[in-house]
Amino acid sequence: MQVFDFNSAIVRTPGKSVVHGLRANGGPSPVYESIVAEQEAYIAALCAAGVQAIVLNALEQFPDSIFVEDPALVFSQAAVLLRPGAPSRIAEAQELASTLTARFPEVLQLTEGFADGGDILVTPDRVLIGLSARTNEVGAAGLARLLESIGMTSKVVKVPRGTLHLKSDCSLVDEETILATPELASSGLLEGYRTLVVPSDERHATNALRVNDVVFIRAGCPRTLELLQKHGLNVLPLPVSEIAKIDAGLSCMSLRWFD
Ligand code: CIR
Repeated sequence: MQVFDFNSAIVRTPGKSVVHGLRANGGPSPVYESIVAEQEAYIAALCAAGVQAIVLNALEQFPDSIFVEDPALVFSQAAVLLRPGAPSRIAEAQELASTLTARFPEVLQLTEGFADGGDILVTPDRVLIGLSARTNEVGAAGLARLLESIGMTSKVVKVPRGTLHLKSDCSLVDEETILATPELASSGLLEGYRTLVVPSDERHATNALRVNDVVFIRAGCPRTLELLQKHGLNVLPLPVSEIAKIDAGLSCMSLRWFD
């Protein structure tokens, strides 16, 4: 079993309020219908890759709740309810509680500090937990203890300043290879992994998503596509330009596990 072997996923329908989703640097609002279309393409790609998607209802009171990756973390043996670091998102975790309790043998709960799922990169031998504006030291340490209790090793790393989440700048594309921005690749933080470095003008392509034998990448990044194909990977470009307006990418739209 590899860490990107999945047969199940949770996604959430966007509410109309998604157009008010958080964005760090301002900019135009996304168009609701276009976000719906991007999510439909994403769910179709998950299904084509062999994953059954559980689609949860929209939550209008939480504009960013389509990004289910941030309030929880899931593995085959257990799920963890996190504490997202944005005040408008912290209560999203409770909204997932009953769904996770119904599907996982054990549901753990982070009770202190803050941690966003976007800051957590699961690799074969350890879980990297990024410290960012959303994940603090207390949250990271609490999460590391919870992971230890289910037999997982973790390592806390510092996300470069100005980066929303660890996974905004990197993603695991095979058992030992991480696709990363030039800054992250040269930071020393990914020591022990092979890195594939995206060209600076395609840095937004780093939030890729490996699902079974396919790697989803952001459409419109031809050099990253070529880089991954040359590495022998089967790559599927997907449109994410609308969700990108609210700082989101491919990993954040689902929680994935092998049931
Ligand atoms: C936020 O700022 O929380 C959302 N607008 C975007 C979350 C993206 N999440 C992720 O990459 N894991």
